[in-house]
Amino acid sequence: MDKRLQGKTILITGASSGIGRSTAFEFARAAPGGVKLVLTARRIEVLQKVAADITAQFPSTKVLPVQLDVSDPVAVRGFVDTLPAEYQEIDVLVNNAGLVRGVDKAPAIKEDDLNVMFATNVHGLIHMTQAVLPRMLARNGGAGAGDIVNLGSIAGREPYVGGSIYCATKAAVRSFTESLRKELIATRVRVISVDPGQVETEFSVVRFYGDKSKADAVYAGCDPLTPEDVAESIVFAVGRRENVVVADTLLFPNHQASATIMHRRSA
Ligand code: NDP
Ligand code: 8X3
Repeated sequence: MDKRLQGKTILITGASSGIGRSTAFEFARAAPGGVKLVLTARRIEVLQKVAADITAQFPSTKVLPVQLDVSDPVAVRGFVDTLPAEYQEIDVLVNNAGLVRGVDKAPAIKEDDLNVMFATNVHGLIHMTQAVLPRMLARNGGAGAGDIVNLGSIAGREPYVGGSIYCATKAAVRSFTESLRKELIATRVRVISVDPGQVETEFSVVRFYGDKSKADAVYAGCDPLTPEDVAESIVFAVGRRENVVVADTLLFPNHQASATIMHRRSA
């Protein structure tokens, strides 16, 4: 695994928190000093702290924190060209940035929540892919090389009450990902889908607009996945032999069997 990851430049969106942050650490751990990490998110101070923490633990790993709002198509379009030359050849794109807002049902869904979720989870992921893909396709005399890892969700496979918009965004991610894999079949670019169930991160705090007690209630009596669990799966998939594509992964914590079937310990 260490050898397969050596020399790779890895761009992770949404690396300031949760799964993205853990994935950055996991790549650094899997190939100490062997990878270059480009970490992006909106909160640059948080990102800088993540980068400093990785460098403290893995001093020979190069880490570049860069502010990027994936929902801004203009910023995304020119993004790769703004990077220092040594970071421009992205080998692995982890399309992780994403969010959920609210649990409203139609006709009470807030227009802003609808727009932000689609702009981030769907448009952002597609714009990032289009920004990075041309250089991946140009490698190996046009045969291409590189990995695109898209974070879907159980929510994209099984829509649930109070999640119509978030679920629709993740279903769109699933559909885009599958089309992309088929469209790239004649190339050596791998398209990898990772769909987690319940993971305890800032996700639910964001869903409830910062209300931590409501977020905590989501995980009451449960033993959710950690962001490290998901990060390990992402790095495992990228670390396979070049001819192996871990196309589709569904990850549940042990108490979860579907988007809504969860066993909770009684208090
Ligand atoms: P977190 O809230 O902990 O992390 C989300 C990350 O996305 C943050 O780093 C945030 O950074 C970033 N982000 C949000 N909006 C934007 C934007 N417009 N531009 C750039 N970055 C942005 O949640 P998770 O780690 O749980 O979520 C990561 C991914 O995993 C998401 O796609 C989510 O849908 C998916 N997922 C999560 C599950 C869960 O139960 N937690 C389950 C299944 C999938 P910043 O605010 O600094 O911009
Ligand atoms: C996050 C999982 O079920 O909370 O994607 O929507 S869920």
